[in-house]
Amino acid sequence: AWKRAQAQGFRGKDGFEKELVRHVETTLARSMFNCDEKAAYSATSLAFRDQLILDWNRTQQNQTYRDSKRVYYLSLEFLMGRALDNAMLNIGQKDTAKAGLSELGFRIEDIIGQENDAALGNGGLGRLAACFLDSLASLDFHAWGYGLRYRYGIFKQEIIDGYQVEVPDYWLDFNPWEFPRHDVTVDIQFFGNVRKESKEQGKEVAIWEGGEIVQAVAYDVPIPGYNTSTTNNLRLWSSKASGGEFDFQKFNNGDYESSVADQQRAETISAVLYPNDNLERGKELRLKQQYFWVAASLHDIVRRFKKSKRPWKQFADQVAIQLNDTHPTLAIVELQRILVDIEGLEWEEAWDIVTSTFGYTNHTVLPEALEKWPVGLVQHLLPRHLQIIYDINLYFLQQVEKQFPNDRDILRRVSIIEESQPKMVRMAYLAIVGSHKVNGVAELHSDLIKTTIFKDFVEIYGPDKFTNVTNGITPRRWLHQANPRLSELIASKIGGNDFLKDLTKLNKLESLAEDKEFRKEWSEIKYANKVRLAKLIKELTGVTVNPAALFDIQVKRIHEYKRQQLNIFGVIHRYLTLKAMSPEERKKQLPRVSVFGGKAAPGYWMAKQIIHLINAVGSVVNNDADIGDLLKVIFLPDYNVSKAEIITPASDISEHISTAGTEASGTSNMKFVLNGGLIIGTCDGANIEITREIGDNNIFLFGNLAEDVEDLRHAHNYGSHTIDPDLNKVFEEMEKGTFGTPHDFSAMVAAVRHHGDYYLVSDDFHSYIETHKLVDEAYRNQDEWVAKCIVSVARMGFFSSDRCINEYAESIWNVEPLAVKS
Ligand code: 26M
Repeated sequence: AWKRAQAQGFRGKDGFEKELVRHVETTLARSMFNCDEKAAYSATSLAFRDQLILDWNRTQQNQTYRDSKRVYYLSLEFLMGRALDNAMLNIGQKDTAKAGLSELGFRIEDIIGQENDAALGNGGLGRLAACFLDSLASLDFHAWGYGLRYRYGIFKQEIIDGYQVEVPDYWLDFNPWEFPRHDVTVDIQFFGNVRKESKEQGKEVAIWEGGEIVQAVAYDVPIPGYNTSTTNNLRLWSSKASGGEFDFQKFNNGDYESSVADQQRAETISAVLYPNDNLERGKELRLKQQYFWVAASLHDIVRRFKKSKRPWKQFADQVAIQLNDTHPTLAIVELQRILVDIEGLEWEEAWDIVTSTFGYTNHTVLPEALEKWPVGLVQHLLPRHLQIIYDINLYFLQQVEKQFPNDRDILRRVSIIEESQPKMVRMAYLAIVGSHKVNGVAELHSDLIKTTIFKDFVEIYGPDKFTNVTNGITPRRWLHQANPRLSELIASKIGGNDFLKDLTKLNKLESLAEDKEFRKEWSEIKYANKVRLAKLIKELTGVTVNPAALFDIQVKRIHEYKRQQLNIFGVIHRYLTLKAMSPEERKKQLPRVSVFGGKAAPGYWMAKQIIHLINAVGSVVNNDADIGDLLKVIFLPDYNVSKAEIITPASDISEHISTAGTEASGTSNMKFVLNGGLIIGTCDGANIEITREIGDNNIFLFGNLAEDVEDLRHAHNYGSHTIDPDLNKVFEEMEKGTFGTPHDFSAMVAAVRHHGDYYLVSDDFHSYIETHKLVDEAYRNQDEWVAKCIVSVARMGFFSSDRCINEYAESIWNVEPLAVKS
């Protein structure tokens, strides 16, 4: 009975068409005669949504009935992208829809293309959360995502005169994938005061009163698993003024303006995603967002637990909460507050429950990204929580003091409160103290946090509290959906598409690397994917690129540590090299297309300069008749999930070139290799494990190692820093004005020459250029190149987010999948 809902489907294309027409004519109240692509998208989505809802309800009922341990993934970001294509594929009815739509005169790609991305995230951290939801559902885990329902997702990027311009992303005009639950609301308190009241037996209770109330309203998004009826729930909270539309008391008193202002202030909380990635700025509204979302989610989780009427000591047997970075760390404090202040548990008993419930995932070692909040701000906004934080810190420091009686300095170093001016709450420390496991997201990164930023905590808790779970990506979206032809080819050769649920099965491909016919089919698909990207490039930039050229791609958030500047300096070097050649010599060169994409945080001036330089170089190089097809430089505007689905399958080589030790993992590196592209990269993040899996002859590694970075930086600042001569030539060309006003680029040059070259651009430049020469050489031998790609794909099984989720389940959450009844 369980399985049936899923298998029912539409009863063929005619059944699907009937449903589509019904939605156009009734739900949308339109006639089929004026059904445009937007309406066809809406109706198709509604038809698929109907299919999902049945499974969704069944899943929720089954989970409630079984009452097994649930996993709650708390993330301020879920970078979901589009839902329709994913729903079609996960339900397994895309072909039906394609046939039906085609009969009605539509191309399915055009219909899918009507959907706005759900872009509720910045980059890697948000996309990881989305991949995890897909794996949790596909593996039949009983799991919920909790996030914020931003009215505006990450801004849209336009490029005007080579500069980034931000445009608001109002994405909710029509969103069939969310279900408002006006009956699921939580009142969230801010500000106010704490009063202590004496109770029986000299017990004191804290009462938090006054301040203001904002209402959280739940919006639920179904998360279908692949080829299973499990459909989990992503619950996003939206903020609303409490007491309905606006305060009628004030309204009736004639204070209309202030009642509207109150309403708007409340709604502002969930209005916009903060567009910073790896930068902490300490804004009050951000802290409000964090508490609003954390408090609503915990209230919901506790309410669900209480329904089962179990004793509190069983809480952590029923509930695992994973903190996606420190953004939800207040959840630790909030649960302690609920247990002690509201449920009346003793501090120690409550704290045991809390620490057994939480796990914390760290995503960065960059000091500027570590969250800290001024004590005064926390005091003002959340007075009771600050008291609890101080108490947590007190007990923690007492324990440390006992453990290290002769070490005064360690107390200062590990204190949750930084004794600076102003004092700060160190959120990562709070997260560590309040969790039973702390994990990094790739081996190198997990080692680094243990030896650098969290070193003292390893001494205190021992090494077992710290663990590694290397990131992964969902092969459903990042292979099957983004690269359907490659997915089909693989399925046809290795006996079906089981690999989509067990990616290690790809290893059956390995022997085919030597098969000439197979290599030919493989290359044809890569070429077709490059044609598809070339078309997008033409549409978005007007530049024509040759799909036969080597496509060299770097798409990710723009950040100095990710070193897009190294890439563009390398491109300039290539341009100068080509210009210096005779026409005959030039003819022998391999044509290249250098593609960049990514958003700069609006306040990150240097990142915006880098975008400008890329565009400035592009407008010179792309219009140079000496160069022609030998080099094109493209900046693709508004990189997002749906564009990534077109870009990723089209790369020959992609760039993952962060300064060693700075990129926690990276996940696009995995996406590119899984789609049959090779990578050039540093020994950083998951590149290291990718190398181990696919073999070091299948990857182009270059540059200094993480262990040498500190010494090199020190030498730049206190010794001498000689700039690489080839890089100097690049700088001189920029200073000549070849790419426009030299002054525009002087800061990027100065960062290397005069400001200590913190990201080691000059140190790695030579090695980078030499390695690109190896790439060119290797690409000339297409047979070998394609064989490398096939072997690499065959060995990528480890990087599925399914493997990753299974590791979390076993080593952190202690949960097992809910076997689906058939
Ligand atoms: C912080 C404060 C205020 C506003 C925003 C933030 C903030 C938002 C996102 C800080 C960091 C954010 O994301 C960091 C991130 O995306 N980290 C990446 O996580 C990936 C998944 O683990 C890794 O693969 C990347 O290496 C890592 O950079």
